[in-house]
Amino acid sequence: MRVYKTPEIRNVAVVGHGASGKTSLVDALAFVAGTSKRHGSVKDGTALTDYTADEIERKYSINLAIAVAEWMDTKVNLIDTPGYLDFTGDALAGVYAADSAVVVLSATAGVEVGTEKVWDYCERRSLPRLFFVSLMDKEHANFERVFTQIKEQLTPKVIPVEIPVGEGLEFHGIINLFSKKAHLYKKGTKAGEYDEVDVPDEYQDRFEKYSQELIESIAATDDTLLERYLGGEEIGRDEAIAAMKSGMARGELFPLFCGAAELTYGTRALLTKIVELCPAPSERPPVEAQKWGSAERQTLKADDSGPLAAQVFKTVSEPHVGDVTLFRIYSGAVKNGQDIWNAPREVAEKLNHLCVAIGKDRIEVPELHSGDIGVVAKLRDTHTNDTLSTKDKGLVLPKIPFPEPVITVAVEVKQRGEEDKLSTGLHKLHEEDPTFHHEYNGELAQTLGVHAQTTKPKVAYRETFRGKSEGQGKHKKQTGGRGQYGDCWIRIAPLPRGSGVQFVDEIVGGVIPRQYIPAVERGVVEAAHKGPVAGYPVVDFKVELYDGSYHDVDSNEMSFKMAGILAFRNVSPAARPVLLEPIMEIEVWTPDEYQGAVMGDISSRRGQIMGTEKDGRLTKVRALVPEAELDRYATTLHSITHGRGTYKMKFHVYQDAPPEIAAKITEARKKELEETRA
Ligand SMILES: Nc1nc2c(ncn2[C@@H]2O[C@H](COP(=O)(O)OP(=O)(O)OP(=O)(O)O)[C@@H](O)[C@H]2O)c(=O)[nH]1
Ligand SMILES: [Mg+2]
Repeated sequence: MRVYKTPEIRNVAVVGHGASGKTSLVDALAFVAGTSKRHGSVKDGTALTDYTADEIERKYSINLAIAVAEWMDTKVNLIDTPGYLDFTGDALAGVYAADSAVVVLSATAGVEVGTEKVWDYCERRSLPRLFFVSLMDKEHANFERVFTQIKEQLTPKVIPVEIPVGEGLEFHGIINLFSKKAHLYKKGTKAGEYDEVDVPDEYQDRFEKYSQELIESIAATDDTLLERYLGGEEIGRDEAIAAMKSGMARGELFPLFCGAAELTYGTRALLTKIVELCPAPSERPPVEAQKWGSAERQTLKADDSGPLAAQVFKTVSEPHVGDVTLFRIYSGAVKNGQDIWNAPREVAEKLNHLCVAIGKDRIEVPELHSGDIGVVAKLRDTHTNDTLSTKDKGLVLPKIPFPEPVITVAVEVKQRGEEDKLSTGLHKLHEEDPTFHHEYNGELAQTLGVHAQTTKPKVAYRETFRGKSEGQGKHKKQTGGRGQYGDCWIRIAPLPRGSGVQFVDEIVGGVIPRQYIPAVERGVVEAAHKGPVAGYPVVDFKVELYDGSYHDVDSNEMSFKMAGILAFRNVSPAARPVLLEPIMEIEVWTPDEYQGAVMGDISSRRGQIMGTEKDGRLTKVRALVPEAELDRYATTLHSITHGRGTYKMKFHVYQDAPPEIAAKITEARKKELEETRA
């Protein structure tokens, strides 16, 4: 494969709902272009971009993967993304690595949950987009219906550039509104070959109607064009294409195409339009990079002469190879074997065997120009979302905002000694899917992550004081040899939320010698890890050490620490201790029709609605909900919104748990502590 320069590159994300035909389309485009020598299929497990063992077995995409179609002296990098919502992180990564997107819809199913989701991703990046209605040959295919759904549910700015000849089993051609010709396909077409004929008589009316709509929408995006059009002037094809391209760049037009990818129908026209209408990397707005460790910012364009900045948008773990890194160059160019630098991780890397990816194959190239997508194996310490640059520049690009995980569960090994295996497995999962996080929570002694062998995650409760109290802690042991003696008096008082623990030394007259005071503090702080209500850490209180006594021979640090512990245990139950529960702030996006159900469900979880607002086509509900009530919220939300709702949450505040809840938790905690002791 030859090396392509920046203006000859198109980076196109292929996105859509599951089973809309993305992978089949990508394979067909690469094959029809001649870049791929074999027409693969999802059904046979031979599609270019569904190559992992899991994908071949399940017949759907799990990982983002790349294929290339070389067409009209242009290299089209096709980023195939998975449609299933479980793998949505890869769809997002694909959208972030691309300069434009082909939104694929099934001619029978139309706009689906996944279509709305990827549409929102594209909106965030303001990507120019084309629609492709595939599976036109399937029974019950209905082009009009899909067009109407797009108009009503995604954007009123959609405009057909092609209309089908026949539908479902009758589908055998496509009328192009620009060329004013019909392309008729014969059964057994291998690589999208067609006969070009005049628009059939019976399609003349529809053709007229759609052509007029097309030219009017194009003219409407440009004042001078509109004036000329209204003045009766003919607008030529090239001019119309150029106007459409700039309309797409401004998000004012979204052309609609159709075909049947598996039969290769409609693929040639789509390739041509991708080249003509989608932007080269240099035609996209510049990005802002930051110099690592400083506030200095730099605006970067896809230009070979700029400083190198490339973003890792996907890491695949391959058997026998290890980690394979996919990166997109935003500025500068790279050469095979070049030394590079990963600034935040402070690690030097080398681009050994610089390649372009075509499905599972990697083709070594001497260099890659600005804006291109490359792949390299065996980097030392580079991960998804890292920026590759050079040591003198040390640039960092803005990160891809991978969605927060929606489900948290605890993972435990079945057999002791398997902790290492678990940890390796969890690490690999994160590397491949950055939306998967895991952490060991020391306080709860549980690993939080996602796995089948799971238990319910515990909630990190806290305790605090509502009142004041004071008293003594005395540790005294005098049996044989040298004794132990520590004695202190403390006062406990509440502090506002977020203050932490404050220790105030008010000892006068040396009743406790200086050197023992820190030991008292350590004792108090240690004891406060297990509060008087249910053994949870106590927060936001003040301890004043105001009196005590010591023994010339028997006093030591250990004894005063013990005195501190005893003092806290004695005094804390009288300071009106209460249980605090974590309250999460959650934001839920739901279609209007489920808003009532979503809010009702939040209320039943002791939630407090903070407000609702329109956010695009969805309604955003903001609420505060106790974490304890949010277990498996993702599953419930999924079912009450029929899969169309999403949410994110973050910790908000600790709040007094209502008495009946506190009683339940205290009871449960007591049992648990007894069990661990037993
Ligand atoms: N009849 C017909 N079937 C098609 C066509 N394109 C794809 N299919 C079939 O539709 C199913 C889904 O196709 P895929 O290409 O895997 O769809 P996808 O969008 O990549 O699906 P995910 O990877 O799950 O998101 C497969 O069984 C294909 O064989 C087509 O043009 N016509
Ligand atoms: Mg797929």
